[in-house]
Amino acid sequence: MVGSAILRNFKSNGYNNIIYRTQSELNLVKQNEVDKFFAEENPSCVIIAAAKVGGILANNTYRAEFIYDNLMIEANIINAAFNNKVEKLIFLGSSCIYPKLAPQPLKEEYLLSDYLESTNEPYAIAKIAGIKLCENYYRQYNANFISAMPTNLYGPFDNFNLETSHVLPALIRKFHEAKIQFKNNNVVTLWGSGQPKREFLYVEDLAEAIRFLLENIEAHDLYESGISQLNIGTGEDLTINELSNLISEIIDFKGSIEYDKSKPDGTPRKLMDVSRIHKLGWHHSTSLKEGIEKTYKWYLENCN
Ligand code: GFB
Repeated sequence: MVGSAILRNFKSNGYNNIIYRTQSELNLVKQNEVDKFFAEENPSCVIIAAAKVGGILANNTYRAEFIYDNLMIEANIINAAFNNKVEKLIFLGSSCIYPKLAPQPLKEEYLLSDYLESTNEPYAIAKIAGIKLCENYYRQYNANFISAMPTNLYGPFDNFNLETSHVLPALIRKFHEAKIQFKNNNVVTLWGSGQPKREFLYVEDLAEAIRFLLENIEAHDLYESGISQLNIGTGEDLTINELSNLISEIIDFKGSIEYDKSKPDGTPRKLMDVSRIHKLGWHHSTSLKEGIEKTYKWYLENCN
């Protein structure tokens, strides 16, 4: 989802020298494959959008793969980028790097100030290691490597598998299927209590932010201002219950909702403080309603 949105954005903004590989073409977990790729292609800039990702249940179930695959992917790429004299690198993480009970909104400075939320601790530890790889290749070798932390993302090419997806695509699918198959005469079951709050960013806005960072922000700007990573989000959040009301309205689902409290809630809230990236000059442009409408249209055209 993220890689394809970045590709569309860069192509439509005049970049015509983009090198990319799908997962089946290049296994980023294998150091020898990554080293070979860098030696052959010799890229000047690198964006690490690849990662093993998933929703709360996938994070909690595939804990070993979430830490191992993500550590290997980022360590292989960042080290190969350094060895091949890459001029600029952007590493993408997630808002789950911040402590479970950090004050809200989450300022960049709160990194490593307290313990993490347990369902996504393996993923968060791997992403924090990636941030620290970038920062310390800068501190030791002056490498122009930076990290950006998007909030929860959604949009075209999202994962709509109910076992492994994030909440927003899961709700689109659940409400849509309930409306079509059961003619709205159905109960949709959501996970947890419905009370946790989440912030959502449309993936095409993230792609615009990445291009903004590539063109305007250097490692020096980030690390010398006393932070290790830059937040990317909307600065607005809502409860899962409010999200489900919004999605059911857009889909025109008229049945009822119940909550399966045996499923985890995860972090109570993770609202990004986006004042730094706003000051630098980037702001999101897609409202949550508009983004969900576009994603639902994409789902109808591609997943039905
Ligand atoms: O999006 P989500 O899976 O992950 O869940 P996180 C967000 C909230 O939605 C949780 C609730 O409180 C879920 O219990 N929820 C309700 C549902 N119904 C559903 C449903 O049908 N499916 C899903 N998936 N959730 C992930 C992290 O955390 O966020 C990752 O695990 C990453 O590491 C990612 O950081 C952005 O927001 O809790």
